[in-house]
Amino acid sequence: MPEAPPLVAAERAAHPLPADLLKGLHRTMLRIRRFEERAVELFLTQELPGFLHSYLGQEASAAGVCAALRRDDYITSTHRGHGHVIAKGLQLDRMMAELYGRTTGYCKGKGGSMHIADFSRGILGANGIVGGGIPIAVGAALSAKMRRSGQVVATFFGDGASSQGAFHEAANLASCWTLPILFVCENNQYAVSTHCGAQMRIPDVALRGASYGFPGIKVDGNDPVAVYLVTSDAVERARAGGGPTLIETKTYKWLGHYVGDPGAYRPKEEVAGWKANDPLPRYERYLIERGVMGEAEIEAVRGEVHAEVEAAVEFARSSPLPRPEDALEDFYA
Ligand SMILES: Cc1ncc(C[n+]2csc(CCOP(=O)(O)OP(=O)(O)O)c2C)c(N)n1
Ligand SMILES: [Mg+2]
Repeated sequence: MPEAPPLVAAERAAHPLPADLLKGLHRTMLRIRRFEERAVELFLTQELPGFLHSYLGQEASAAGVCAALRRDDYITSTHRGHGHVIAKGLQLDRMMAELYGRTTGYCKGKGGSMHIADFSRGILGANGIVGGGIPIAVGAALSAKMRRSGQVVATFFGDGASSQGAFHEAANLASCWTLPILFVCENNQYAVSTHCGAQMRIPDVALRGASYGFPGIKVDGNDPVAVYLVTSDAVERARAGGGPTLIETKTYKWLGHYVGDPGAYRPKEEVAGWKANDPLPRYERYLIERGVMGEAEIEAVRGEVHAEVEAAVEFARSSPLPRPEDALEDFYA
């Protein structure tokens, strides 16, 4: 087995990251946070249709991974995918319109929260089938390799999905073909109400990389810089023909499985402990301590993001619903 990469903390001290990148991570996390908070409010007041799986609490994971990707790199996402696609560059107004089922949404309102795709940004789709995006990502990685395009693929999935057959078959094939792919397991501790300790007998999903002969790295998924550094290494390896990496980001879904989940299966102290480890204020302290941003600048970004989300809601509200006959278009046959 290849050795684990150097300690993230040491690497961070040795190579300070550019301020633009650090500020970009912050803005991305804030955009995800505010988008999700607003979507939850709108859902609970029954303005938003459908079903919501909130990404609140996991922002640093998507932000760190996607900051290490090129625009033309691919991702596949999950039922909990708003954060992934925002971090990969989607606009909040067309995202919100998609959640509202409006024609101005990324998928003309036909996909909704769980099926957002935009090929122009390398987003091959969120997926309601647990583990469903993983084999699709392997196919995209094979395509990138055959075309010698230099693209890499990051496939996001959960701790629960890591026990799906689809993950294991895809990981093995990607390894045998030395494909440019990152398996990004966001371990938010639960698959619906099942704690990860009850559905696997190993402490870390990262260990599963060893079964397929590629590195498996666990990282603090609430630290965007750590996630970014680990991902950058994996991207570099993949682009250089070194094959797959499994990255496990350890994090937590604040609201349980879906918005409205009473979450009786989670000890209150556990939820409180993770909320105290909120990735946003923690990262803001990091930025302030290092003199990257001051309180006033952070407050200004908050204001901008707040306004961006409100404008997105207004855009969605004022956009038309599809016509009944639109249901007969966009079929693949
Ligand atoms: C193939 C399949 N099996 C079961 C489900 C029902 N289901 C939806 S989400 C989920 C749990 C997924 O857990 P995890 O992969 O950890 O993702 P998380 O929800 O924690 O982000 C299940 C079982 C499904 N959508 N697809
Ligand atoms: Mg999970």
